[in-house]
Amino acid sequence: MSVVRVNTQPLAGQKPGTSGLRKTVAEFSRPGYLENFVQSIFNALGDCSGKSLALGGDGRFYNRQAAQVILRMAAANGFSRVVVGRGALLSTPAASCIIRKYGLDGGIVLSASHNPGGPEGDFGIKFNGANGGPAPESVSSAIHAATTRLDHYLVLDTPDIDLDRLGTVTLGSTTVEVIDPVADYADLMASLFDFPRIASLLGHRRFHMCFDAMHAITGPYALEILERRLGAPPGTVINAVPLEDFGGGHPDPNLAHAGDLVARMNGDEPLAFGAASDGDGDRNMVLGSGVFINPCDSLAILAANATAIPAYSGGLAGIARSMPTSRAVDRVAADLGIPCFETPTGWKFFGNLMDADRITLCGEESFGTGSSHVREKDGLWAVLFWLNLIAALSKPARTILREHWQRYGRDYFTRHDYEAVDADKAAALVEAVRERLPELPGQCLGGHTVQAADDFCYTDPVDGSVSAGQGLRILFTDGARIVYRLSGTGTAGATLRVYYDSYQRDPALLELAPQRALATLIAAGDELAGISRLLGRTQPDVIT
Ligand code: VG1
Ligand code: CO
Repeated sequence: MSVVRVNTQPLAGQKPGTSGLRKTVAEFSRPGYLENFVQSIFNALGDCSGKSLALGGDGRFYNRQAAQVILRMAAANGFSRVVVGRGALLSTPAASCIIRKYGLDGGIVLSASHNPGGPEGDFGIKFNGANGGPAPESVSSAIHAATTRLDHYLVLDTPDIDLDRLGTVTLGSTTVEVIDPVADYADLMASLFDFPRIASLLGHRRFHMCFDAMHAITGPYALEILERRLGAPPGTVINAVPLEDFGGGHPDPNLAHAGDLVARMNGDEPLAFGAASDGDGDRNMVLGSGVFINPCDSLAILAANATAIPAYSGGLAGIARSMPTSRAVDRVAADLGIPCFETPTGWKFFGNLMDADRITLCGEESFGTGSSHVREKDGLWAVLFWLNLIAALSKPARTILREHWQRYGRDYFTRHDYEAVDADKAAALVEAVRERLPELPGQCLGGHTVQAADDFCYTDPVDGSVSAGQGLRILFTDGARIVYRLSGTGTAGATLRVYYDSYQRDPALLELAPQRALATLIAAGDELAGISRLLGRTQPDVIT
């Protein structure tokens, strides 16, 4: 078993985006592509000898092969310990949990999250630090810089190890521990929530729920927690077996993609509660009977009722949301008298705030909600939070939602995605709006008067780091808002995301369909950016 030094040269485009490096499987499986990026992570870390790592992924195509390569490279680079989920599986929140619980120096998560999988799909790799959270921009930049000057990588000349058997294997001088990917995470959930109370809710003959794992990583986690530990009837978790191609579906929990769940909710025996998660288990969608709970509202509701949950009974230190997320949670924070932070898109921006105890809960409009129990967004955690809330308040989800709107008013929200558009055209569209920002205040667009317009720039209140160019914001005098930004997770062309939200207090106008409530704003957003004209698209590909 010897360390082999393989000469290589920099490969273009190995720049992490919103959440790690995401490319097509075809690109990732090019000779040296994965190896170059992994070596660049290790180089950015400096001397790896004696360091420890967590390793696992969402089980998509190429997960297993990549895990074996990474183990051989970790061993060659001197890591003393790698903790791997059995089958090379770990959900993103479970990886975060394991890094923190075992006191590891970091972790590598193999996932392209909500992007489709399979040989024709996408693959991805994310690096998380010792706090269990996604690498901050400074670390991602160091990794990218390392990719541009790489001339060799190190790999141990040794066969694959059996990752399906629990136990310890030695690889050179590295100890590889294959652990149950679910147990530690399930124990953490049991420590946060009132499991006996949730179990009695799930055992109630009139409460029926469904959790759609979408053939992605949360299947085994949801089976263990919902069906085994909490006693939900068998069959509560659907699409529970993780598949390398997610069954050909798009593992993104929203009304457009979680078709099986939506069908059950609207079936002959309507359910009281439905939920789904994404490829790597960090997103969540929650549905009450007859209602979709927008993630922005969900965050606000969890914050407003957090003290009903054992883990948060002492109150919240503060709250944060990503900039495009609606301001529903800001109203709750103001009411509770706690700080509310507005961060750029991407979970990496919440880490410092949580490490410094400035926030307890945080979330994004993109079906991401989480707390300081780990440093990633956490799909099943959000589902358990909702179940605990329904049990503690003895109210159905839809009543909790409606009462929230009545108390705080409603922030109508929608996101329109234009996918796989020509990258140059998308960049030109955004640039043209950016140039017009200074002249917009005072102008009237579709009946809404612009109050302010800017390109969002974030200064991290903990370490002072500055992240510029995080999305164009158009704020209106009536409280409405339009945000334009380009996705940093796609692999084909560009994806333009346009976010619309407006605030409504009139009790008679709280139950409109969001597309209707936001219609004038949507027309104004299209007109201002010239979306139909410049992109040739009359309709978004996905509306959430
Ligand atoms: C998207 C979402 C963002 C989220 C990111 C990673 O990024 O908008 O809110 O943090 O995905 O989520 P972008 O740059 O495409 O808008 V996950 O569950 O895909 O790791
Ligand atoms: Co995800």
